[in-house]
Amino acid sequence: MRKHIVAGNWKMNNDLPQTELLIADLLKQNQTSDAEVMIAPTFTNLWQAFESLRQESVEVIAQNMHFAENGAYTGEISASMLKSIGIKTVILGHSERRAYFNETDESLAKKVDAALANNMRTIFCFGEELADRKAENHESVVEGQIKNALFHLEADAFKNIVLAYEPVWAIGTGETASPEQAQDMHAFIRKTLANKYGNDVADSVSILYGGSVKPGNAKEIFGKPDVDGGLIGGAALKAEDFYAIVNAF
Ligand code: G2H
Repeated sequence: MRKHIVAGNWKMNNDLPQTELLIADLLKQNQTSDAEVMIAPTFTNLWQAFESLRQESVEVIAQNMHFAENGAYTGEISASMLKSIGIKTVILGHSERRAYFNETDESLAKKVDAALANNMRTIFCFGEELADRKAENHESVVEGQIKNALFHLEADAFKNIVLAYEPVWAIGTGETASPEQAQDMHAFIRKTLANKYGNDVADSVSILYGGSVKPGNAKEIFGKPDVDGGLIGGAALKAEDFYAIVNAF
């Protein structure tokens, strides 16, 4: 059985008092599903969030990190720094990082390597743009993103990789891929993995869907056989909405 995962990507939202308030609200919610629950606050609030949730079943994860261990990279944060405050999982390759911070498949491959070298789990994000989908290139774009950043890895590394398919045209736009579009792409991703690493690896990797997941559409999307959870942006900023999604399994 693959793990069900629901991860809240808070992006650049919530200062420290807001983070404390939202965590207090999250702790009032009831979980009725078997999903692993994660939240990714901004760097400045990671430690406080980690401390507040230390005894709870919500994992605090990072939104990004640099590939180097340390050095002259002003403004950056390394895997070992994250690890030193207890963070064990990092989101890499989010489309906003690719679009606004020039992240490429090549730099992401190095970040994935750095996370793995530090024994951290990666939620690796990728997805096509609207023009790719209109031109019916979405599968080849996604295949390229996965191959370029991940296919240098040994099969064993996939124990620490979660994939997150996020069609760029569905992020923060209110547009959602239909459950069928999500399923088709997730099945294609699994087939791409199976072709390279075999069915055992392909069947064991959790593939999350991200892009305007809400309480109203989560059940249908999560009901698809190759959708193992979600990476949630806007709807993760309200505790009730987030847990309605967590409990949609
Ligand atoms: C996609 C998603 C979270 P939203 O970026 O990663 O955001 O749910 O707001 O579309």
